[in-house]
Amino acid sequence: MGKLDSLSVFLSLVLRHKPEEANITVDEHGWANVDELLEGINGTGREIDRNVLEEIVRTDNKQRYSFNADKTMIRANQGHSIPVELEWEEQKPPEVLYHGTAEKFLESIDREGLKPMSRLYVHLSKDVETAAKVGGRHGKAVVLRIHSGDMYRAGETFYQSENGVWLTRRVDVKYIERFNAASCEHK
Ligand code: HQG
Repeated sequence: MGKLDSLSVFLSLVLRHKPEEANITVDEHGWANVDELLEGINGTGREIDRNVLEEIVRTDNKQRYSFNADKTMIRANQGHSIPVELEWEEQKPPEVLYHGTAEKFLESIDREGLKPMSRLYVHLSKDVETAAKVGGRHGKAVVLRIHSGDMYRAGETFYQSENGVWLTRRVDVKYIERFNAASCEHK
């Protein structure tokens, strides 16, 4: 892993899960003060300055972070386990969204539906490829097709983060269908 990548992994940990690891706090909307953050990260023995931070934010492959307008504050766009309110607007989802998971979780998902587990929301993607990648992080990837349009009409709330991830609180089993991977293998 390159230096920027490992700093980015640490930045995710601090901004989403454990601000205390860099000896900082984030506010109720997830914002951290940039000067405090830089000082905190340097205090852990890692080396970072404003230019490096800006480069990480600019080049991140999933656009995981945002600055506020004057770049005095930074936050993660999604993925938190600490309770933050990101002030997303509710959005009407497309008719179908996808969720990538691992085969070993299927039995439990069949019973309980999709739950946010250690995060605040269930994460959904608009394309199969992204979902397959996300699922593959946990084991043998399985893609689930979510009937988000039906959920929306039944009154469920959806949000979309700045980087395009769809989020909802949970997904009942009746809206989940196993996506047949064979049908997209040759795309
Ligand atoms: C599974 C990454 C058993 C769920 C990605 C998933 C994403 C259940 C795992 C973002 C379950 C949680 C989130 C149930 C759900 N029983 N297992 N009832 N309900 N699960 O990592 O969606 O790189 O918290 O299917 O790109 O994998 O971090 O969520 O497999 O956008 O920016 O429990 O994280 O983005 O795993 O990934 P996670 P996720 P970053």
